[in-house]
Amino acid sequence: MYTLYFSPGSANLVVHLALLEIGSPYTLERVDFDKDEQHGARYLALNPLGVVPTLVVDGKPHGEAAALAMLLAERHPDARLAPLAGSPQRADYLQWMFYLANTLQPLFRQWFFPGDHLPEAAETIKHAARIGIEKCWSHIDAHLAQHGPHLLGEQHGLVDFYALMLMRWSRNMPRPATSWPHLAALASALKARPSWKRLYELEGLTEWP
Ligand SMILES: N[C@@H](CCC(=O)N[C@@H](CS)C(=O)NCC(=O)O)C(=O)O
Repeated sequence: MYTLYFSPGSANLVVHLALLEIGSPYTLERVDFDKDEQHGARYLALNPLGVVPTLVVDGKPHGEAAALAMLLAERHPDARLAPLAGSPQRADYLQWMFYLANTLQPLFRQWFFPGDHLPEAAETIKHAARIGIEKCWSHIDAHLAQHGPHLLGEQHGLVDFYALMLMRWSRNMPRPATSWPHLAALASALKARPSWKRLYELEGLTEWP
């Protein structure tokens, strides 16, 4: 049994999708950002950084969306969300997971919160984040053109769900991810899955259905 602490549409989304795809029982706990609950003592005891997601696994809280999604894939190999250790696609899987987590996701933080560390440079930071994000989309789209339709080829999996979460975050940007044809096709295919509809119901999402 798992407990996922979430805020609608936030970095928990990939973890939530993984749980739905796996079909394992879990409970949801909403962290209300409007009430700043992520910085309250109760939540900080679970996640000292005050961010979502937190996933309680066997009674112990853990953070970091990419790590949590990978942990779930590992604990539930029957769901085939990730190539098994030692399999030929494992290196590609790890490479894409880390690219999304290390390169693309942090740029979104800069896009949404450009004044976090240096308020006087917020405009420049936001502009740079946009350029960086678009460069990533071009890179991923070019890969999909050659090796798609999914990031690892024929079989969809965790890396695609991770990319889907990040694509969703770009929906109101000047150039959303779906401006790139192969990313748009990937998003459409994944959104047709029952897990996406269920996720929207459970997190109360409406935009970018
Ligand atoms: N590296 C973390 C980042 C998590 C993160 O930044 N979450 C955001 C929502 S997408 C958050 O909780 N923000 C609340 C805040 O900063 O107060 C992860 O991937 O889990």
